[in-house]
Amino acid sequence: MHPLVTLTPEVDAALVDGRPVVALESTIIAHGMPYPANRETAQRLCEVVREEGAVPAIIALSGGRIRVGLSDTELEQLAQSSDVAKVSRRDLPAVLASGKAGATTVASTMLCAHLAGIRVFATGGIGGVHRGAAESFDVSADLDELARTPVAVVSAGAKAILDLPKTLEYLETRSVPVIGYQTDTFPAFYSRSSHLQLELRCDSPAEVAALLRLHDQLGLTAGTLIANPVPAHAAMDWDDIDTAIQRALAEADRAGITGKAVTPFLLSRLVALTDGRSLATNRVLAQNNARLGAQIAVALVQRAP
Ligand code: PSU
Ligand code: MN
Repeated sequence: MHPLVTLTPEVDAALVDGRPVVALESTIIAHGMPYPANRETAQRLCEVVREEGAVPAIIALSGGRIRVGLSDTELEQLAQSSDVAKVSRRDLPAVLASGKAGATTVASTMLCAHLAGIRVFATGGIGGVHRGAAESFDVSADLDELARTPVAVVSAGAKAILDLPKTLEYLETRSVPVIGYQTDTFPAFYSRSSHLQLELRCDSPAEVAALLRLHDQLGLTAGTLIANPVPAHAAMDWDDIDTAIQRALAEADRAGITGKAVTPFLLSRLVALTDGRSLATNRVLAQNNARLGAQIAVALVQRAP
């Protein structure tokens, strides 16, 4: 194992035995949801992964180590503390050096999962090209990570706080396959479709696993984005969420929020502006992604037909 990685015994045993493991990120816990919904959600994601026969591995930093798998006490600390750094790829050395607690984004979770030998990662939504990026140059490091780290990421598409067409263009430029799971269009996180067409569609975990195997056989080094729409019963009305997004973006602009603070600011304002409805949707879609991630991880370890 990589010298900076500490595994829980459960994750260690699963990796040694070649059993399915699903990585989960921690920025969604520390900076994406309020307490205690964040801890409850993380616990539920772990349960869902286990129900499908895989082992969950929440990734975070503490004590100068990359932790792959967290104890209940460690999860509780991460969920409660207001002093957890948001760690993307470039922040890893500094936060490890400080010995402080760090929550990993999609980008750094992918990298750490790869270091640990985990092929599948489930999250809520990825970062992307922000609206107004032509002026602000705000493009999430998640997209570059998808371009260079061979981990499959299951997400409910991307939030409409982003510029979804530009996000898809960027993924095409960087040769990242985007698979619509049981859909022909890119999902828009809170709603099932953005009406942006995708070229790739899979209808079962086995189909996704077959594509991932070929990706590896070809020596392709990019990640893969699996876009899994929010379940219909939990989807939000587009106009409701769009109004809240417009307001949150205007507030961020007025408050002069920039850099890594932008996404956490927008996420917390959306929860408040929708009276918590966006949080309820977020929890359902994250569970739905954890389930699919586990099913794909299980299909990957089954012998290819
Ligand atoms: N989008 C969401 N929920 C999230 C995030 C993004 O819908 O929790 C988090 C993820 O951890 C993602 C990060 O990797 O925000 C992206 O931050 P930035 O835009 O600063 O790259
Ligand atoms: Mn950014």
